[in-house]
Amino acid sequence: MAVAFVTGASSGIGEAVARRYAAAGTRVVATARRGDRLSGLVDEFGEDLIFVSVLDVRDRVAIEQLVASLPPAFAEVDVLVNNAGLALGLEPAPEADLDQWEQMIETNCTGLVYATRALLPGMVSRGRGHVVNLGSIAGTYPYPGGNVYGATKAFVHQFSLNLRSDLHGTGIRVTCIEPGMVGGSEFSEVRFAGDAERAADVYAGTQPLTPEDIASAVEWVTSQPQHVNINVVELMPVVQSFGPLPIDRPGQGSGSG
Ligand code: NDP
Ligand code: 8X3
Repeated sequence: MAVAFVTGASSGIGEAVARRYAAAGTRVVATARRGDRLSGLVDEFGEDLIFVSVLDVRDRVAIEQLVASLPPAFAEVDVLVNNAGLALGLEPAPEADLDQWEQMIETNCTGLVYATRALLPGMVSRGRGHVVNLGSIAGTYPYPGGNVYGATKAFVHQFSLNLRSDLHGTGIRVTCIEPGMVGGSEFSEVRFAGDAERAADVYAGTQPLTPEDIASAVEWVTSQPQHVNINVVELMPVVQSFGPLPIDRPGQGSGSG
């Protein structure tokens, strides 16, 4: 039976991924900072399928200790889903909060690197494994206020491709999943510091992607035949597309073209 290790499994995409794997009979190591939010997975699927661990991905020692002490049934991780991540704020760079920038870098980049580095040696020694990283369209397409969040996701994209280079010949697969707007998660509430009304406005009148859509993509890439590596999956809701490039015309206001 396969084992998946999911970071940020307490809500949104990570929870949907954990539920989808468990429903298919895959054992899941479900991690996040909020342990109370993880216990529902055990209630639903049982301790044979779900192993819960409170984990802050920014804590390098904690990740290393967890990986070294997983119960035997969960110890041979086949799939690492590096999902834990967040956007904080939407202020333009000169006004942005440096603490928020640091937290995004430490979570989205450093934490992802810690989890990857802790689990890769086992995968390589077993000759099988798959690292699935949650990037974002924000790593490819800039937007005002995306500054450090988008940059962290560009890191995730390039780290994924570079991992493929390093893992050449090992049989280990790597995929970067890059969604556009996903509703039904806590992403915007976190970004806007708990302002539920502002968060709801992001999705008002639209049909965004859902966490289940992304879980479906994760399951799809990891269920391909062993000789197939899906490098990158970029997906958006139909209601979302590309913006024009703004041209500043001093004295005339801003326009596009
Ligand atoms: P949520 O806020 O619902 O989920 C984020 C998860 O990350 C939570 O489970 C949270 O758990 C966890 N997390 C945050 N910080 C840490 C930390 N330091 N250590 C461990 N876990 C942490 O948002 P989404 O489900 O939408 O986001 C999941 C991923 O998908 C993120 O990487 C996000 O950037 C990415 N993404 C989201 C999109 C969207 O539009 N929603 C689009 C593209 C990508 P806890 O607080 O319990 O620790
Ligand atoms: C989340 C998508 O467009 O809000 O990664 O940055 S976006």
